[in-house]
Amino acid sequence: MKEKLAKIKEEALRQIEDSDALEKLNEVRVNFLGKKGELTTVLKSMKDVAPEERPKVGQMVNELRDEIERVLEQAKSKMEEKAREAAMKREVIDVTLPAKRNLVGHRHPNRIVLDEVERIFIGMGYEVVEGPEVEYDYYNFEALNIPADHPAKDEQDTFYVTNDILLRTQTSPVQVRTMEKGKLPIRMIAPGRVFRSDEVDATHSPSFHQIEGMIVDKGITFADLKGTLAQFAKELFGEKTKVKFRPHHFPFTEPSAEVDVSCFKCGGEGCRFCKGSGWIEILGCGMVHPKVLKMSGIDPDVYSGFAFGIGLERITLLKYEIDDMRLLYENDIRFLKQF
Ligand code: 2U9
Repeated sequence: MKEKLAKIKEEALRQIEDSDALEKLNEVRVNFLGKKGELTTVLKSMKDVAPEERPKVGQMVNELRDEIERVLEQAKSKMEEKAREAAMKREVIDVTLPAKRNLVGHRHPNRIVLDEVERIFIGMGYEVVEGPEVEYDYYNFEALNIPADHPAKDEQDTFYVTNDILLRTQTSPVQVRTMEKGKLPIRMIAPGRVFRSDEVDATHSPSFHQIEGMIVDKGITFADLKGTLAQFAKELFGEKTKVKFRPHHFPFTEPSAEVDVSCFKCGGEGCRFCKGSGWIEILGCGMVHPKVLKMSGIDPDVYSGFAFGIGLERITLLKYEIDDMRLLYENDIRFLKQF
């Protein structure tokens, strides 16, 4: 029996030594100490041992069981330690590496100005409304009292998709669609992208942005238009800003005007920025033409309104003293991160 136990011990220790994974160690445990394991089998065969020998043999079996347990445990700890060391090597962190810079995004200068313009008009009770960039000729021209032979309708100025579908040249169709819905009064601004078949240069692009505004209610007069735009100019360019209305002509408004603001660089004295005049043109406006109201189902004898149009890029260039519109479209991060 003693020899048998010595053999079992030798075999168990060899198998433990040869194990290179935790699963293998587990197999060894089952093989020797499990229910059907070799040592258990020995214990079961105690009945064949002489009664006086049994306590001694029993003790030897128990001692061997303890020893195999101990060596198994040791091997397991060693393996776990090795695995930990390998993981530490894999996951090494070099604390001397320079930190990665967190890149922070920037609002595009056009977006900054549009946010500000929207804030001002929302503060005066206006709603921001958007509409399609691909439009019917009717909404872009006809409903705005722009006749079929108007120069703006020339293919050289407008991108046509079909005979009666085009890329909108202004955001005015959004106002027409709003009027057609028939809910009055209307107090809205319509910001968005517009398209004109222009050559690219420092002040032109085939795609740019407008912010148009319109109010339609009973008893709206030119005085409301002047007061609203004067307040707008003060909020956008500073409290001291003055406005000047110059007569102009648009097919969709009557009377019409262009609006200048006193130069916010020199305060109106005259400088390089305002080309010595003291004034800077910022928008066009007028009272909505009665024909335009009528075509969209609004009675011009009961209702009146004013409208205005602002070129967003023009305001952005002025506000940030940028001398070339192309910079606004190139999205060069070195340019954008200055805002
Ligand atoms: C409706 C009725 C009237 C919109 C208006 C202007 C004057 C104007 C220009 C500004 C710079 C275009 O981008 S720009 O070149 N726009 O001067 N726009 S009044 O009038 C409307 C619009 C819709 C139904």
